[in-house]
This record gives sequence, structure tokens and C-alpha cells, in this order.
Amino acid sequence: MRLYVSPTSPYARLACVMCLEARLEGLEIVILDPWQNPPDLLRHNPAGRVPALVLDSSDESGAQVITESLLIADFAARRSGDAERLWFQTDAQRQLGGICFGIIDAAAAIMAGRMVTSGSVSETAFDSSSVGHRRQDAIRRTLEALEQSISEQRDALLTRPGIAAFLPVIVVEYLQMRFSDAFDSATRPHLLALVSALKDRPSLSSTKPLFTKFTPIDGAAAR
Ligand SMILES: N[C@@H](CCC(=O)N[C@@H](CS)C(=O)NCC(=O)O)C(=O)O
Repeated sequence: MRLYVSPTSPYARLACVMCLEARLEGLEIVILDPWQNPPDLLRHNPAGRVPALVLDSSDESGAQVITESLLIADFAARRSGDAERLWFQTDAQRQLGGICFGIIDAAAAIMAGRMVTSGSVSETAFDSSSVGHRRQDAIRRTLEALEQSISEQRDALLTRPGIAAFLPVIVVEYLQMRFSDAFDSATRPHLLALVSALKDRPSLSSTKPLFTKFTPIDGAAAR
């Protein structure tokens, strides 16, 4: 089984964390830049995006491919034999998952805007546009909703950490990487405590952005 990821994508990181947590047998992680149109990625995912999980097959051209982070996460949880822990356990956790995706999508939209406006994700001119402000306001409001949601279910999230516990770590570390301290979590103690408790878990520490090299863990290899 081969998982295509990039060094920065929060979507790919979620897929990767879930595949590692599921201890998928023979998992091979391939790190690439989807924006360079690598032929191997395009062959498996015509959309040219990460994540993409190529399932084992004797015939490589006939291999099944799962794309979209949540579908890969669902596949990994089901294959793990530990789906009860790894998948969303309650509706409150599903709500938390939606909140996290709202932040990730808003941040990714800002990156796309920067690429269109300036040709680079580190050029911030787009952020001053009305759409840029709208997305940043959405991130700020949604972080407050995330803090509230975690405060109501922190013990359950930490007792049996699954996708709903991993997503806030992915959110916070992606915002730190892309926006430095602009969305600092210092004023969100519950979010901060959850991230501190989980960030050194091997699946998360080994995939922290910029994730340019994968150190094999739990039977998963790099290529
Ligand atoms: N909805 C998708 C989003 C995947 C996505 O946007 N991936 C980005 C990296 S963050 C990508 O590969 N972009 C390359 C491109 O759009 O050409 C998911 O959840 O997996």
C-alpha cells in the first residue's frame, strides 16, 4: 500500500496519521510536491492532489486508489480492527471534526489566494483582500468554537484518542507553520492542553510539517 503525501498538506497529514495509527501492513509513504505534477501521482490521481492511497494489487495499473483525506481516514479506521477508537465516537466529535475541517479549508483557501495573487504561498498580499480577511475572520471565529468544543469533551478525547483528537493538533501545527503566531493558541487553554498531550505521539511527531523526510515507524516505510 502506498500513500502519496506532501511536506505541508494538512489533508495528507490526516490521511498519514490515520494510516500510521491503523498500523496498515506494508505501508509505504511517498513525499512529493503535487504542484510539480509528478507523473506517478497523476497516474494514480488524475486530480493531481495529495493525499492518494494506492491499494495493493498484483497489477500496478489496475490498483485501486482512494483519494480525499476523510475517505482514506475511514478506510484506515475500518482496516485497523480498532475503528471504535480511531473513527468519530460521538456526534460531538463529528461536530469537532467539521470545525477542524472548516479551519483547514479556510487556511488552504488563503494559500490558494496567495498562489494566484503572488505566485507563492509565502507572499501575503492576498491576505489584505476582502476575501483574505473573510477567511482569516472565519479561522478566528472557528478557533473559538474549537476551544469550546474541546472544553466540553477533553477527557473523552484524551482517553481514547482517535481522529477527533488528532485533527486539532493538525490544525494548530498547520496554522503555526503557515501563519506563525497570527492565530496563537495561547488564549485557548483547552486546545493548547490537547495539543501538548498528543503532539509527541509517533504518528503526529513523525508527520509534523515541514514533513520532508519520513522516519520509518511501526512497519511503515519511506520512499
Ligand atoms: N478535499 C481534499 C483536499 C486535498 C488538497 O487540496 N490537497 C492539496 C494539498 S493541501 C493539493 O494536493 N493541491 C495540489 C493542487 O491543487 O494542484 C482532501 O480532503 O484530501
